[in-house]
Amino acid sequence: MAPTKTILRALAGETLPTPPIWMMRQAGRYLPEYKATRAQAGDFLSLCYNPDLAAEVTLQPIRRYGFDAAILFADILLLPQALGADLWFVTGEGPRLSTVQIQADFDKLGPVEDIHETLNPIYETVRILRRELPAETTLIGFAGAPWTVATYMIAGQGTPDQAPAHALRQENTALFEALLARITAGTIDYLAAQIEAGAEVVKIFDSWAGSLKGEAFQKYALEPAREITAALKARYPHIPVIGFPREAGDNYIGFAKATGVDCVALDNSVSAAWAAQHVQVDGCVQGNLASSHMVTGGQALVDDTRAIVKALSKGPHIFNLGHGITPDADPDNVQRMIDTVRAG
Ligand code: 1CP
Repeated sequence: MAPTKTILRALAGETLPTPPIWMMRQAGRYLPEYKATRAQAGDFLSLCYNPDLAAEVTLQPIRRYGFDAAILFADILLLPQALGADLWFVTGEGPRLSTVQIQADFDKLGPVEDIHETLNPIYETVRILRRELPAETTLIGFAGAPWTVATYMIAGQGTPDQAPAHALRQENTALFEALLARITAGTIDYLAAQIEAGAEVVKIFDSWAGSLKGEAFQKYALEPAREITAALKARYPHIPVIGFPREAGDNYIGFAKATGVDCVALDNSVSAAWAAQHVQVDGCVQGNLASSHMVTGGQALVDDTRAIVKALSKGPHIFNLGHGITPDADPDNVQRMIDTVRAG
């Protein structure tokens, strides 16, 4: 049966008169209602593992703006925690994890089969959302890509250049590849469980793909995305997959064909015209408005939004930002972006 929800139609390759729209990090600190619910939960991880409150913050941007898709409220770092890493968040700084740098660290991780013990509340959030979302809203599940997740597990925190992960991949390739394989297997099971619970689309966030060059990109960004997509498609052929190899540059070309993903999410370092010519030829694209417009607003926001819609109007397109909205964004600018897209 052909899909009726706009996001699913675009993902199936249909060119719609108005692109459907959602926004990376649409549930987040720029919204006063998010901050209130987060305060109620206590801290960020307690919010992720509380199905009622996690569903509530997922629904907040749907109620406020009527986005065409909701994205499950969770985090890419829950999988490392489920694999046995320690995880905590330092206020004002970000995530911290126990590190995997030598074989003994790797040996302390648990088997993939055990991840669901930790992740069961996330699947419950998905089930609540499928009951509570409006009939026209698509539910997107997600996970981090193995390389991006590995960069946090190796360094124990976010890093500007992913240097510790690059060092490990060069100095102890066997350990690095064993870690990537463990994360890849865990990601397949995690996304499959989200689909079983009701996720209608899954997205693989490779936020740090851009720091892999040449052959390393093929081996550690493209190949894991292909493996995860193939495993999911074998079990769930009708569930679309969105790939996001952020800052991949020329490696965006051919990425959908090589991995089997149904849609490629674009950051804002590539132009929409270039993406129309080189990426959209293979199917649906998503993106690529600079998230800084959500802070600065004004005519530039309207002009860039219109330009992206126009440049990508001849093929399947889902409107989105090129990266997540930031906490200093103005909620009124989000409304302006949506109004501009929907006015055509
Ligand atoms: O204080 C808070 O409320 C925590 C801020 C926050 C939020 C709202 C974090 C910590 N994670 C999230 C939710 C989240 N993270 C979602 C779900 C909701 C949505 O999109 O609306 C998603 C999809 C993510 C994905 C995520 N987490 C990525 C990939 C996408 C991207 O932005 O590049 C990454 C790299 C993370 C790690 C992470 N989690 C949180 C922070 C601050 C970070 C970045 C850490 C760093 O590199 O310094």
